[in-house]
Amino acid sequence: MFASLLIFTLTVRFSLGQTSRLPLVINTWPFKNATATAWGVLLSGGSVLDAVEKGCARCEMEQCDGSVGYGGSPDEHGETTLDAMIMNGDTMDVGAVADLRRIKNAIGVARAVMEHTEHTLLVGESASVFAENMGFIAEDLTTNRSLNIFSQWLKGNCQPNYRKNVFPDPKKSCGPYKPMATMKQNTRAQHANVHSHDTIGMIALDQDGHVAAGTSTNGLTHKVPGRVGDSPIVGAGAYADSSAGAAAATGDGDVMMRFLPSYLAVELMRAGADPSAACKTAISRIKRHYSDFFGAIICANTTGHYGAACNKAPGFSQFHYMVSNPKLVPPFLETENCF
Ligand code: SD4
Repeated sequence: MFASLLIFTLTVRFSLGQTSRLPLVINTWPFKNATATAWGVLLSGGSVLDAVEKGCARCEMEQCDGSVGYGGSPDEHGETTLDAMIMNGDTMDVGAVADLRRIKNAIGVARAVMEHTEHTLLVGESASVFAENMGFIAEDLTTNRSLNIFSQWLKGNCQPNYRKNVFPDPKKSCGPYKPMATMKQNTRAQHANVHSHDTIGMIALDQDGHVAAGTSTNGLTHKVPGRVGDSPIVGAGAYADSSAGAAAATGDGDVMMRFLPSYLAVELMRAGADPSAACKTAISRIKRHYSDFFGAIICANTTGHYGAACNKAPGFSQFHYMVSNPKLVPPFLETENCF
């Protein structure tokens, strides 16, 4: 009698604990309209994929932080190009686009890649043609703001600059550049920073255990044309597995993608790590090689527990992210101290 009462009590407490944390929407940076949009989708019966897609699309339309979506992060030619990904944690299906030109709704195109092709990632001009064929509207992604950023950069001798081991000296002059015969071992300049954070990474979980994750970004300002960041790379920008959890990253994608931090964090949660610990280990792994890299990651496990971690770097000591769950409606701003 006592034993069955105990089991009953534990069951009720466990399920109450669980339901009070689910559903969950969590995303990088204080992009609260995106969180609210995704939350609204879940509450109105939409799927976790719909939530992630619509939440990130909201950021694309609002140019969150002046930088997700069109009109931000012009490359060396002044063009804005977009990277995005969406992942279904039930089926492990992924759709992604990289270096997407002329289409504003990058995560929508990523979802179309997932749903209308057998592929995972489409890139560049061909991805844009695919998008147009799927009914997306092609338009110029340039705005006065991006034109202005670009012209200031040209006026300032193309500084800052991502090139190295070329001549003329990319730290002083614009291109065109030619490779230098001798390589200098230079330390990586800190280009990506808290003032140029560009990525929404979002995770959504519902009460039935479905998990999805997605990203959308216009990458890094003054990037070399053709550059693709971590955001559309599975396991780097985001990862979702409904049997373990999900993670999404933001920051210096050129460095971060070398470590697949989102994949690592999800695998750590699968092995029993709590989300904060999983996030911290994923950041530590990168820190070991690039001590002052700029980056952060959010993690959530299948019970709706979540956490984040960020690397303390010059000008970056706190990372802000948004959460909505049944206790935190409307979206709640979380702050993580970097380590
Ligand atoms: C990229 N990870 O393209 C993105 C940019 C970003 O905070 O997240 N900045 O590298």
